[in-house]
Amino acid sequence: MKIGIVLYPTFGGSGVVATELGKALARKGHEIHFITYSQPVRLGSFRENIYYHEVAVSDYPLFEYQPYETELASKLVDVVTHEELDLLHVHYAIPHASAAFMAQQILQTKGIDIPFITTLHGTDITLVGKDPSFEPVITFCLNQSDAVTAVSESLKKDTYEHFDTNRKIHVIPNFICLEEYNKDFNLDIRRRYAQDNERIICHVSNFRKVKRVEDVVKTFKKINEKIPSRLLLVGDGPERFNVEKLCRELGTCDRVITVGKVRDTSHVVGLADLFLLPSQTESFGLAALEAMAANVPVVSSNTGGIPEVNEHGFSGYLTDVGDIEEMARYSIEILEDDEVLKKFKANASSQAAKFSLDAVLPMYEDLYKEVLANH
Ligand code: GMT
Repeated sequence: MKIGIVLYPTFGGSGVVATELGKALARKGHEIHFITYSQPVRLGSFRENIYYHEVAVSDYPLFEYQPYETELASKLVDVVTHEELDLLHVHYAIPHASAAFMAQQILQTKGIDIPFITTLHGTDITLVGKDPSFEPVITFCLNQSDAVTAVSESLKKDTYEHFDTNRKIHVIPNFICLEEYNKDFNLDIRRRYAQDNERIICHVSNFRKVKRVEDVVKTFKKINEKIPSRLLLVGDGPERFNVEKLCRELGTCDRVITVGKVRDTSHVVGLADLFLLPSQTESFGLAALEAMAANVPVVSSNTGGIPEVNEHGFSGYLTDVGDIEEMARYSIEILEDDEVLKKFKANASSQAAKFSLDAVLPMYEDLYKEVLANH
């Protein structure tokens, strides 16, 4: 199949999933055309069957806000027409689904009929989507998409709750390329961050408010009072300043390592003994899955789709949002005994295997075939 994938090219989970999906489809012989405004971070070097079409964003001074959606729709019309694509798969509803709908309508006037599939990732529905100013467009696009997928049962439920739609939503969970994990764990590198008698706690996110990174720091302080530990913070975003300020206030700076943005987190997360994900809401929690794939157990909040990923008492533990005492207690339970930690690490790895690329990729391929057959 010739598939156009529309995505956000940044470090966010939706962009990572869309890029990895395209790369996997290309390896299976499909022709993949990524369409977005800059090169997707996980795309890397030249690969067979993969093409990248950059949407040029104008800087015409008349526009205080550049009309990205219009430029994307125009690009889609161009790529679909000249590359003769079979279908479009857009990741994240805003504004990708509405741009795809507009392109579909324009193409119909030229005698080209192309279906589009919308994958909902989370904040497009739970945060941004709930903003009433977006609601009519998202509802319309959900209803007009040839198929809609959501990354968890929880997100599917949220979509039905917040939008006026009863259309079918296919749940296709996020996935992980297991081979990319644990291939180069290096004790020498670990020793640069922690001594052998110390545990490493890790958190990876975009440091937005919804991630509650301050809870990570507070939980870490409690863990470190019992078990000598280091905290590896990976990522960057609006809350970084407050997080660093909190570290100074709590006197934990000398034990906290702030790495910043990392292109390929699999290398750094694998150094850890425990991953913390205390998010306010999370449709899936790809970061938790990536940690588990690197044999790292997860202590997380029990919100949104996280319980579908992190199994309480098996791959880690779940707590109520903001319950720092409980998060610290469970973390200490996992970390204080070598044998317990070993068991949780093994469980985390087998939990991640349930979301392997091999298990999930056929679900997308089957959906593509179904959509093309019914279109
Ligand atoms: O975490 C974010 O806020 C970024 C967002 C994105 O667009 O990448 O993440 C969402 O999609 C990911 C991939 O499906 C999910 O793993 C995240 O849980 C989801 N984030 C939220 O729901 C807050």
